[in-house]
Amino acid sequence: MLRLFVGIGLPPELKLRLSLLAGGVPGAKWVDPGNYHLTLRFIGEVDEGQAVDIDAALARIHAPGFDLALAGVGHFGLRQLFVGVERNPALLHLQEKVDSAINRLGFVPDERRYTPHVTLARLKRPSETRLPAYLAEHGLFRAAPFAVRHFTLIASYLTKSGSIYEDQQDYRLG
Ligand code: 3AM
Repeated sequence: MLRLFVGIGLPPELKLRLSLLAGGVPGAKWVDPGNYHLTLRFIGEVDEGQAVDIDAALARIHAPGFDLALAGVGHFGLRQLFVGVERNPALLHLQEKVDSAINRLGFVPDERRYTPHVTLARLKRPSETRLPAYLAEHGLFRAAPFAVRHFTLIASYLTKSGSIYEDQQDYRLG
């Protein structure tokens, strides 16, 4: 069995820039900078046959490439701290195509509205007093746009020391 999701990788210089946002919130478990990514669709545990079908379905997607700019910081409740994404219709178009392709294979859609983000930290017993200060301090964060020319099927292995991600296949855009 493989635990899969579809995402967009980030250029090394952007990962470096994001890594400078780590720190300053007691109780936060900061994501390893090598693991930063933007999730398009979480799939979950699949067997080999399903993985082959997923690969074939993703390979059939046609969508244009686009530029993507990360900006601002936000949080999902007291669970997750993230960097946001500037308004990007082309990204949402791609996400919808990926989402429908995976849904058509019978995987259960995520009921939550898609909110593009790059997770910076998972919060455990976060300091509720430090979180607003962190958000205020980094609210104006903005990184130079980067070119998205492919998206990726990624395997996630859960280990005691955190998730290990392994790219399985890239799919060209444009
Ligand atoms: O991109 P982020 O870090 O927000 O939280 C997991 C991670 O999201 C999410 O999929 C991404 C790659 O692991 N994830 C894990 N389990 C999930 C689930 N059951 C999930 N998303 C939706 N449903």
